[in-house]
Amino acid sequence: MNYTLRKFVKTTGLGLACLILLILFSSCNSKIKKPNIIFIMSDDHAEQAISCYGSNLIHTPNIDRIAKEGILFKNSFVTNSICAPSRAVLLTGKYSHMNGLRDNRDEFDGSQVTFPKLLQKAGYKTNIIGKWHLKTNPTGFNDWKILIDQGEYYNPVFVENGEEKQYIGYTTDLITDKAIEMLEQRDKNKPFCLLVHHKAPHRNWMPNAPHLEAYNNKDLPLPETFYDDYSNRSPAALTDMRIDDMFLSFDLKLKKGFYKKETGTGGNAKFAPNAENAWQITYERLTEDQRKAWDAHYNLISEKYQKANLSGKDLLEWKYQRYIKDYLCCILSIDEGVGRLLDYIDETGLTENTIVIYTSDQGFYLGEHGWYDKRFMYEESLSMPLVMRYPREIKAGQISEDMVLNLDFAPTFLDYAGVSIPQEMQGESIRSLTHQKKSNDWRTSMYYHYYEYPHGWHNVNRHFGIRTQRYKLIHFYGDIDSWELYDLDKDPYEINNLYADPAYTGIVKNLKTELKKLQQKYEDRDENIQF
Ligand SMILES: [Ca+2]
Repeated sequence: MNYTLRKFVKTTGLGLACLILLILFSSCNSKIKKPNIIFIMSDDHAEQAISCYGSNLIHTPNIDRIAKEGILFKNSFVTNSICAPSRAVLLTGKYSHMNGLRDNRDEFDGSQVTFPKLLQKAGYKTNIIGKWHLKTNPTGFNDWKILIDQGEYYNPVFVENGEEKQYIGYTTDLITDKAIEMLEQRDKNKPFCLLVHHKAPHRNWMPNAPHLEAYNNKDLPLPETFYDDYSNRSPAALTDMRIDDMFLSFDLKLKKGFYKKETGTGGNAKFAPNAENAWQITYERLTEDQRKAWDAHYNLISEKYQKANLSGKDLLEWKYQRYIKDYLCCILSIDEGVGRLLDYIDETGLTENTIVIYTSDQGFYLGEHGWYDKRFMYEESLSMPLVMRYPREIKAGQISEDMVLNLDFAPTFLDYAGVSIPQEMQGESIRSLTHQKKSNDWRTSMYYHYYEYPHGWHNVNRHFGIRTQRYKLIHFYGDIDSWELYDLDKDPYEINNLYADPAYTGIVKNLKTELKKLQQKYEDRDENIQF
């Protein structure tokens, strides 16, 4: 016992000293046990546009850094590939049919049990900044600053704990600024959970002025399935989300007068007649300086388009280049924002005890099957990027092939915070998967269910299905009754529907049995999905 401690014991008495030391020890210990959480989620950011996922389109050094210093999940999936439902699953750890938010029409029931509420009870300060998109006001957050609905790319209005306030600037940058502000103002005696939800790179892909020229001198490669003819896949053929049908105005940002007439269908018959107007209103929201930068870039594009007089394949491939370049330029700002947050964490000594996650609410089509958007259970939109860093516990440079779901976020955060996971949450904590101890009882299949049809956008039929490490079985239902089977080992791009192939009868049978088990397990008892 050193002198100070001896003196302390002598003056306070042995019993009392032990008690004080015990309290001090347990309070330090509880600080160690409760890590901070920074959860960065973008909107519609596909794995194909992240370099640590092998992108041949873009370099994202800051997102890559999280993977390099932590873990990358190769098989991370969403349970219902669309914005609001994915967010409701994130908060509740429950499938759409259990949390009540099946598609973008529905409102989130904020009286439910969510992980931010449980973290709050456990002493966390919980904050959210950015896109919310759940219609009802956030519950379970100490501080919330959210965009209205989808939000704007420039000069957004935030609802800040109930009060609307407009800011001038680029939304992705403003969200990062505000996230850092929230960290600056944090209660240093409490652990925090900060959700940073970007609006980008959601349609209609408006980059920040300094990035507009980033792909000027470079064309991007067409994806393998760009000219998919959808043979033996009728739901794919029926959808309205082809790049060929994008709006020249709203999506591709051509100036009025430089094209003959708007030819796009854009995925929504009600919106189509208003596309030019919608684009005009968006453009007019820009400040004079912002417009100057935009005009310098897009006027030239419009002039070139007019001169080129493109048609057929040439026009389609021109549309692809226009789309993908704007999409990628939006991601440059997100990646910068991730870098700024990582730097802030490092500079303020938070690195060791802070879990940092980067993900997206779902995947997206970057020209695969000729498409943009999401919704389908096919790989590009089913996959959600997931990289995670937590130096105290996660060894750097790991890659996991285990199947993880957005259903798992809530239980995972509770697990890290030492909070017991409520029975009603249907996901599993992925914490054990980060220890390189492959869990033998981890899921070997995942369940998917998409609902937004016939209302909403893009005309994608309702469907549910199962994915294992090798196979995927999908059933489209409603006004269609169609099954699809893919062997992902042999056909990673899912263009060869094997459902009717007699060689796969046994596999279909087994997958159907497993699918029924999953529907039972997750209590999906919709009468329309019986088979
Ligand atoms: Ca989304």
